[in-house]
Amino acid sequence: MPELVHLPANTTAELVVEVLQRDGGVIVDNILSAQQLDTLKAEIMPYVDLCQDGKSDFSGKQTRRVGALMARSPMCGEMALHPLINSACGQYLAPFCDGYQLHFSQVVSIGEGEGRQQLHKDRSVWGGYVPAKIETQFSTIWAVTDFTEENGATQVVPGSHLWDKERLPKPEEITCAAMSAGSVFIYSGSTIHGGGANSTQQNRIGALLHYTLNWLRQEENQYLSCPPASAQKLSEELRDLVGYSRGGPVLGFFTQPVGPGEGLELASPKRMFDV
Ligand SMILES: O=C(O)CCC(=O)C(=O)O
Ligand SMILES: [Fe+2]
Repeated sequence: MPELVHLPANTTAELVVEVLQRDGGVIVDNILSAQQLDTLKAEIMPYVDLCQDGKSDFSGKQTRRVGALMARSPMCGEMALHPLINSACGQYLAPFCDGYQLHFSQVVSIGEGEGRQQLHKDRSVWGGYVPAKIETQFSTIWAVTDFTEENGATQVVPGSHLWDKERLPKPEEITCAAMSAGSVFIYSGSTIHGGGANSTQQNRIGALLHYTLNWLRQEENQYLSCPPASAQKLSEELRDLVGYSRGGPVLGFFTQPVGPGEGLELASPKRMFDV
């Protein structure tokens, strides 16, 4: 079985990118402190506890999914802005864009008895229209609990980000992102992966924060999951990441829907928060 490379928390973004480009996935161990992990759990678990299980095989019928993490959890905001992650993300996606944005935020709690999720590439959300030579995503899964093969650690096919579209993995080409709570698995939008099966009695909980090119549509509609009243409370840096900023010179401009001669025309979303 192929293995994923584990790097220490004091690694460099350059090394993260080097391994990611080669293997399509890499783990950074113990990137969160015990205190940060406690804060994260305190912020997200009330939502997980009261959330319903998924309704489809792909979502997982013993799996709970909670989104809108930028509006709901300051710790998730801190994780989304983590300097190592952002430096690596910026370098990884730089050949394809002049900026990146948050694409998806979701806690995934895989419960007892859940089966393996169908293997997939996350870039399929754009329906296969983005040419393979364009890398669409830099994705992270933060381990809130330990991730083990038994409790549903993400299944991963190292190297599959470089495969032809048609190639399917053989069982011996699939490994899993086993890691301790507080570690993060980083992977590409082109890497074949999927949630694992949970044969234990404990939930496997991960926080998924994905980033995409600033010119592609975000999977989670950030302007609805984190509307202006919520974004107002975030730092300017986090608001920019969520999408309240221009992508290049024009993408994402807005006009205030007010009377003739009133309000802003062709404004950067940053202007929303000027007053
Ligand atoms: O939770 C996981 O381990 C991965 C889930 C996943 O890949 C997905 O839902 O797209
Ligand atoms: Fe996925």
